[in-house]
Amino acid sequence: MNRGIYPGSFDPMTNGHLDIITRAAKIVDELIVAVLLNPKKGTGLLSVEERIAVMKEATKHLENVKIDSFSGLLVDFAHQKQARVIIRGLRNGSDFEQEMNMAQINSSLLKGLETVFLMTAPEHAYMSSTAVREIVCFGGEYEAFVPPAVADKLKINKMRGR
Ligand code: COD
Repeated sequence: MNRGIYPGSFDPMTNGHLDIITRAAKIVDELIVAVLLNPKKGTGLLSVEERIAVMKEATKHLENVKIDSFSGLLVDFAHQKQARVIIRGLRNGSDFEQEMNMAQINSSLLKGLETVFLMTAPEHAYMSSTAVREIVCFGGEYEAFVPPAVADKLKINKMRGR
């Protein structure tokens, strides 16, 4: 089986992420979307459990997509899952520089591991989780940038004062 991993922080998942997931699911047999558990980063906008729940909801129509989490090195998770392909999205030149470095480190740590880059769709090119977090923080309208499951969760958290 050709299994791929799309790793990230996904805090929160945006429509840009969902577009990459949808397209990547067509080129691998099984896609594991893996949320990094990073205790150093604190809770974030959504907790890891909340991220996983909304991502499961947003991808439930994609039969070969699984949502999982990992900690430690990505290459160890890839080895454990017997995945040979890492999927990453590219928006611009600065993404490219960072991503090339990460891909080279990962392939030197795990022989045979390939990173496949998907270009962002033009309509999502300017979107990032960082931008969504700022819009949420300052009370702006973020609904057009995230899947409905994410928007619903953010609204619930706001009502609860989070
Ligand atoms: N359109 C297209 N792609 C997008 C968009 C968009 N609008 N927004 C984001 N993306 C892409 C990003 O370019 C990235 O490829 C992916 O979606 C996920 O993005 P983020 O921001 O949620 O996740 P990152 O980049 O913070 O994830 C970093 C990892 C968690 C993958 C990385 O830190 C990691 O592997 N950590 C584990 C430790 C490790 O193994 N380190 C060694 C590697 S150097």
